[in-house]
Amino acid sequence: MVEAYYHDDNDLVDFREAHNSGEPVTLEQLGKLGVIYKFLNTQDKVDSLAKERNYKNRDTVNISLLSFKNNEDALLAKLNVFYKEHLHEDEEIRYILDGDGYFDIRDSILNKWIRVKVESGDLLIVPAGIYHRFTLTTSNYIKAMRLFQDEPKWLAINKPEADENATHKEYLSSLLSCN
Ligand code: KMT
Ligand code: NI
Repeated sequence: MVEAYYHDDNDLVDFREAHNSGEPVTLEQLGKLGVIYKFLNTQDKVDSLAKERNYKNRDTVNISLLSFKNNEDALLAKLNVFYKEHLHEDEEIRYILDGDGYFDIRDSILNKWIRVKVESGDLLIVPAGIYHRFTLTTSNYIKAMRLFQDEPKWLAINKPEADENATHKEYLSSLLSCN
């Protein structure tokens, strides 16, 4: 079962550590923020979901020390980019093939980080305009499929500029209308 909890916000500790505040978060709470979690144990199931939601593109990323030719600084530089609070203008799916990682999802109602630990078979549908960030765990390895509705777009819009982003504002108003 996927693990989700509020982040302890202790920035003195490496972000790849668990940072578990001890306060769990349910899938229902994630759902209220527009984040859908599924466990899909076959690629076929992922393909059907992609078809249902009209996703036309995908790629696979491998993030590990090895993928950075054992250059720890290069890996860390990449992780620092992923760990910046950002959003994307399209809904995007992440499907974990191997290894593990943490997706931190901004709970914009309570203004807190929710940490979701993802492993092989976990799938997250991340709505357009939601603030999030990503890191590896201390295992330093993940293989994930990124699914895009249209062209593979990997553009991240960082906070604080993204506060003014139209997609972000739409996302926030969608939260208000269903809570
Ligand atoms: C994101 O949106 O920040 C990511 O998806 C990070 C890398 S995918 C495992
Ligand atoms: Ni992102």
